[in-house]
Amino acid sequence: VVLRNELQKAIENQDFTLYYQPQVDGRSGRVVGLEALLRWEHPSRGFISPALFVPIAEDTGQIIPLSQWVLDTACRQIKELCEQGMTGPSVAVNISPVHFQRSNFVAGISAMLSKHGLDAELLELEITETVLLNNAERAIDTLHQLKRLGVKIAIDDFGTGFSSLNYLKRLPIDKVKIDRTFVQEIISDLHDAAITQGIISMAHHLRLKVIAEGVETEPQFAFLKKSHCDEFQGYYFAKPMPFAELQDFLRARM
Ligand code: G
Ligand code: G
Ligand code: MN
Ligand code: NA
Repeated sequence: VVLRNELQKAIENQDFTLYYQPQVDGRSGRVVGLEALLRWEHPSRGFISPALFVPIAEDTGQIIPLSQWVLDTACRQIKELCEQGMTGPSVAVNISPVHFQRSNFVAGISAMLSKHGLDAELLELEITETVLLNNAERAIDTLHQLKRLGVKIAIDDFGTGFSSLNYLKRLPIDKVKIDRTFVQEIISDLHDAAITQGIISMAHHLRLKVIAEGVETEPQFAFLKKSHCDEFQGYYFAKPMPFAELQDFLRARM
């Protein structure tokens, strides 16, 4: 309850900020994407992880204004990068299933793109398999509507959910993100290595791109690259950083 009230205050005061973590293409080495990661800087408690406050915001409905703020900020800042000549990277935004399942979700995304004059393909939505849980048919219909808008869809935390692989062939998605729990042990655990290679191979047969998250070491990167993973994200390349720092980072690389 305490956190809920403080969350309300934080939404009103906009005590949030977006960090961005680069996503790197394995072949060209270029930054092709940026994952937007929400940070709450609490006046006395310091940074509070979204893993802590997003579930509360989902229960109270506060996730809706919060998500609007995230989408608005991410679209504005990626547009700013474009205007500064740093064209190329798209922005990936984490979408709560609670938000995704709202009836006006697609209209909201469309309005946000118009508001900022942003090309739809520069926006990627990261959803998890849990969006399929309540009403899979409806979720698939929503995904088709988003596809028609032109935004990209990635399945986050892939391999950790409960949904049937049967859905995968029916989902109009672009990319799967291999969960970092698999990446963590790919060098030391033969099972994780096998699962990871299986995901990559299956995704490629379905014409999906694969990004590995949580890549922390050179051996992990080398193994994933050898396994034909397309894109990489993790501390080995860059940590999530504030927008100003991101601009410096991109300038230095372009
Ligand atoms: O960046 P970090 O590791 O602290 O993120 C922790 C969790 O919070 C991750 O599961 C991430 O997907 C989630 N998260 C980060 N930013 C957002 C956001 O803007 N919206 C939602 N719904 N979840 C987010
Ligand atoms: O659930 P989601 O994939 O959105 O969560 C992304 C989270 O992973 C972010 O909170 C981010 O801070 C964290 N993260 C990003 N790169 C790494 C990494 O290399 N190692 C670890 N342990 N966490 C990472
Ligand atoms: Mn994510
Ligand atoms: Na993830």
